[in-house]
Amino acid sequence: MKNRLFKYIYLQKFYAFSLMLLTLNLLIFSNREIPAQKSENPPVTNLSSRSFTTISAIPLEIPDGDANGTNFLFNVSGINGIVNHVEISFGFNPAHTWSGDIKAVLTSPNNASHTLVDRVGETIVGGAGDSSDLAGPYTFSDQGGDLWQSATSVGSEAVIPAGFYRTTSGGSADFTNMDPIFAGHSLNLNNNGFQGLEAQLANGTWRLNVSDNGEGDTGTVNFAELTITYSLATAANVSLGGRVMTERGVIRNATVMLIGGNLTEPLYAKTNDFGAYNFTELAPNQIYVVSVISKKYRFSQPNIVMELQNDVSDVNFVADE
Ligand SMILES: [Ca+2]
Ligand SMILES: [Ca+2]
Repeated sequence: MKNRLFKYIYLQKFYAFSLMLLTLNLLIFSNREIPAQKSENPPVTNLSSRSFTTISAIPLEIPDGDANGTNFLFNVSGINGIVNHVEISFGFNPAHTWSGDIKAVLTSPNNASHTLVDRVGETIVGGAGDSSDLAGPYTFSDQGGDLWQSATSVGSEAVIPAGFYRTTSGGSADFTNMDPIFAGHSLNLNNNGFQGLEAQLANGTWRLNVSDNGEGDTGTVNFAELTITYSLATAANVSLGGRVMTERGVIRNATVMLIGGNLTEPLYAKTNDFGAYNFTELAPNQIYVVSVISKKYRFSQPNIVMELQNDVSDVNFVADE
């Protein structure tokens, strides 16, 4: 009976303690953004983006009626994950006075290419295309508007509004899809796109070729920027550990609980014969709460809140004597 009562009290204490931790957790995380998606299985994928402005000299007038066009280069570095999504922006100032002249193609360091736009409004070969103007900047991405529709809805002396647009290929207003190329986890590098580009292939020289394919109207590119979004599949690689001890010695077999970061449930560890515990494979740059749970010992500081940036091995708990 006594034992049962003890268990009951202990459980009550445990629940109260859990509730306190939950409250602490909620207090800490109430101001943080909830990720839109959560992976069912570890490692949790974190997305990062890097933007690169062109290293080519701008402003630069695009040669009139020259299909070779002009290359705007980007020195891409620091991509340490798998390419997930690519966005490319460029603009004209002075504006190009005939959008139907312009073709733009993006090429990655391993020569995968994607046409962004190819002569808006030109539905038959040799046609003049749309007479509206281009200023921008225009960002080509899978989330965006209809460039052909925008071109035909503004007048021949008017500028197509800046913003996000879908990509199209020559002769048609039909959208081409970058997402089936970019999304997913394939490491197949033979597809004609950027999907699953390995870091060493994403890092290097990308080029945006802009060509003017009809004589008479001209424009000057004054802005070009490439944004690469990539997943940090190997980000969960930081460890957190320490010891549980008294003033005089170590505490074996104590339970240490870890919550926070991108953990979906608490992690538990037991201290070893040296009083040491360790959690591995944690996502860095996140806030964690480490707690010691012991029936026998009392701790004046049983919870430690910290932002974990690198491996840490001295998160220690010292019991009151
Ligand atoms: Ca015009
Ligand atoms: Ca022209």
